[in-house]
Amino acid sequence: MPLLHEQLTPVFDEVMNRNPGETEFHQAVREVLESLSPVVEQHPEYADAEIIRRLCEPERQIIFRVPWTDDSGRVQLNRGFRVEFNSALGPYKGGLRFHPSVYLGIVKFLGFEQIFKNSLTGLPIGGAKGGSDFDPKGRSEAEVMRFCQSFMLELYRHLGEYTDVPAGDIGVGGREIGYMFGQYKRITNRYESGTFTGKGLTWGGSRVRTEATGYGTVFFVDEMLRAAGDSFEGKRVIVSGSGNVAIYAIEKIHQLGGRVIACSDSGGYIVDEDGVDLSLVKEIKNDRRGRIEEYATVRTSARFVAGGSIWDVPSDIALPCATQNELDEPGATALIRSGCRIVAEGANMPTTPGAIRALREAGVSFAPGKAVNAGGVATSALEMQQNASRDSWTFEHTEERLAVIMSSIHDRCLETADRYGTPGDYVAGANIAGFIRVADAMLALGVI
Ligand code: NDP
Ligand code: 2IT
Repeated sequence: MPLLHEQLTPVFDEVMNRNPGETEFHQAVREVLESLSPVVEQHPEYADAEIIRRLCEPERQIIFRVPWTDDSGRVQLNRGFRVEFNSALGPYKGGLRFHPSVYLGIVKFLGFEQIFKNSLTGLPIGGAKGGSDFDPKGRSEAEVMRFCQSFMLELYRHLGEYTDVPAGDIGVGGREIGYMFGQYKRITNRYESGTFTGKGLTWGGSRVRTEATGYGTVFFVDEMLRAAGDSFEGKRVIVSGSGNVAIYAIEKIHQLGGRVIACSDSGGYIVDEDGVDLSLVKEIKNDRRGRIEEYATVRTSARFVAGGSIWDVPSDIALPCATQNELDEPGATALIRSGCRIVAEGANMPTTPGAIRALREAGVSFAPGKAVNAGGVATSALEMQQNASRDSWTFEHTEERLAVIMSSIHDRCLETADRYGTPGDYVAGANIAGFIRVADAMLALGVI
């Protein structure tokens, strides 16, 4: 593990001691702190104001009971979370995740990452994350609706277009946002569109928000390729996951001339050397909420591998787009061995620290989620803009805005890495550029 700057060691120790057992949160904090040595050297004013210690402590953490009744009349119980991490740059902003693995440590790692990601977009949004250990898999429409309504009956009091604006994440898409926004509207008696993003197009949503994280990820990688004098044309790409981010990453890669040959879900992965048939993936995952395994029963050119590691499939570019720590050291070794040149994180923190180290030592170009997948939340901020002005932009205009934002995040990462003595290092560039904007705002706002 790289050493921390002597001023940052006690900060990290404090985070470990005050947040016991929250391993994913520790991992996310450590990764940012490892990049900040040159900043600490050049900017003593941040340490004087305890900016980094304050950044590591959420402004507010909400934990609540979510009781609901299943279809058989039995009472079910889940736990709800919202961690409002930092509001120096704007209202708290970040998604909600419904997955059985959700606990405070996951929500805090995601909320912490969100601060720097949102800062990198250059838009006026603070950082937050929330969710529940509710598992939507196998639940009926009515059960999902009752759960969302119960979740909102508690969370609504903390939300508002100037306070805290949730969106989707794993297990939360347009359907869940609809049920939550409906309940919020009913409780508050206000049609306050800007309180949620990821809404449907007929009730205040923005065009391109559904596609934004996946498209933005690919725009970012396209900039990485361009910086190296290359393009997607003819590249073999693997994309893990087959949810919102993965599906629209695959769509854009195919539009730009690349060929996605593998994708996955938690049951395993499929390989289709002819190129993944995205309309079939959408039909299985979006229309039927089915399993990726079904793909290989329809397409004879494809094979399904239960369990296993998608990173064993030879590729030029790999985009982890499913979940945290899904790309480990053996996965990185397999990628390196097959000649993969670029790894960019569509998901949040999908690459373990050991895997990142191995990739970089092998000269693979690596870009972190807080830069790569920022297109989702950036387009959420564009949705908030449209809601505030009661406007609705065209697909082309919104996609163009997203492309410009991704290109400027890419360039800012490289410029910042250059300026702080680590040329070409997207991790350092993203962490430092994200940090400085929020740190300067915190300095300006005083000790609050
Ligand atoms: P979805 O719920 O739409 O899809 C998640 C995908 O990842 C599914 O294929 C799912 O498989 C797989 N997956 C989830 N958890 C696990 C797990 N523990 N092990 C293996 N596979 C898993 O979520 P999104 O596509 O929205 O999110 C994917 C990632 O992108 C997350 O890290 C999220 O935080 C991040 N992200 C999302 C943004 C957004 O706008 N939606 C924005 C920025 C980042 P299965 O169906 O089998 O569970
Ligand atoms: O991780 C993320 O950036 C998201 N899940 C999207 C957050 C948002 O508010 O659009």
